Amino acid sequence: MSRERRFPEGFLWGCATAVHQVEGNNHNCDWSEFEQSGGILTGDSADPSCDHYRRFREDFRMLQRLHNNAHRFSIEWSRVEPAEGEFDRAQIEHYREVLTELKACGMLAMVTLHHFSSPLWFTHRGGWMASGAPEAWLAFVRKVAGELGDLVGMWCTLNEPNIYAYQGWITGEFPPGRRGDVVGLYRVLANMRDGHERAYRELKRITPGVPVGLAQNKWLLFPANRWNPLDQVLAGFSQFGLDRWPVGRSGPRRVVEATSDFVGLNHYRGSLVSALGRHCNSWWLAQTDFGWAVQPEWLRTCLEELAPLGKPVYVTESGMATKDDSKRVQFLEDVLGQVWQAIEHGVDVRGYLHWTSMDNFEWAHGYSMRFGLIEVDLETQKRTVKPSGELFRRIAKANALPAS
Ligand code: IFM
Repeated sequence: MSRERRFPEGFLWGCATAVHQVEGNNHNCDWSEFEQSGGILTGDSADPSCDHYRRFREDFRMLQRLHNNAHRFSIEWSRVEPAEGEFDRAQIEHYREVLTELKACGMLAMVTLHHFSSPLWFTHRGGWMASGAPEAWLAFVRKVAGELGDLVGMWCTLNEPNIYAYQGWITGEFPPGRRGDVVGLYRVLANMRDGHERAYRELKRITPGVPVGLAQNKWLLFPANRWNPLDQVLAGFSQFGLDRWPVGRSGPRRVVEATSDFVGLNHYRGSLVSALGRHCNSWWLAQTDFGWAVQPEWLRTCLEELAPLGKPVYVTESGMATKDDSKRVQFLEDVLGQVWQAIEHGVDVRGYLHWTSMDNFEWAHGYSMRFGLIEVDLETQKRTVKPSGELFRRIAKANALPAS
């Protein structure tokens, strides 16, 4: 007999955003420079934006009505530290107001300290590839922790270092727009690993009671033809590049094994890998507007892979790009069913943060991709909750999925 599928007491329900994708008017960073130089396919982040920088109160009240009890967002480094070593008091106060408002709305704040955008001064000194990059970023980390740590519920040091390095140094879709620069990729990953490990120690010193982790993107790769040994080798090899970061003489280590109090999992897609050509998604897999193949069970596969680490796991991002919200409704029902099953099978999953609250700036794809539970009319700034948002509200309120 089917029964209601309840989630554990205290489970976190929320959405995730990143500052450059929602705030608007963010011009002192590498992404803005990249957009102005024609690096992206459609529009730019200011064209016009979701204006969350000024509308955060109204946006948080909407999420409160959707029964979100947590919110993941990032603090913009280029606003807080516009020039190296110079911190902007007004911007720090702005983020204090943001955090205070979240608290007033009953939402735990999960703060990301680097979500793809970096200040121009940092970029012009070589960005994450340059020596000294971790130290440069740590000054910001310390400042934010010291000034705002009392209002932070969880720290997420970095967002998706693997995707950041891969898209910036291999495919060229992200700044600095390099292609095929494998040496650059490994330097970036090594610096980010170092930055994360040191940020972990600093954050534990300054805010000892606040859990620290990072958000890792798990992109599943499968051999297109499982009987073809070349496809199998290729899938393993690509997986290796996307999942590991270099660790001195001890060789590459899985990013999820980084020093952390919890594991943050971002999962969106899987790809079939073939010796005849990469990412040949076959017709039987559901596709998003991005052309990404999605299968709700893959989230459970990822979660179960993390169980042996013995740490609490948070789904720090999961969602799908689609203009057809009925697909998102189905996706949410299915994917949350998989999260529930993973918990039933003993994985310590403590929260699900949907990507994303409102339709926003999807990096190289501008505003063309719709991931939100809330639609935003960029001209009028009107926000409208979609049916998927209503579904999320009912599930979060009940802390349960209806019987299947
Ligand atoms: O929009 C991004 C986000 O910034 C990082 N994770 C993947 C999302 C969808 O592409």
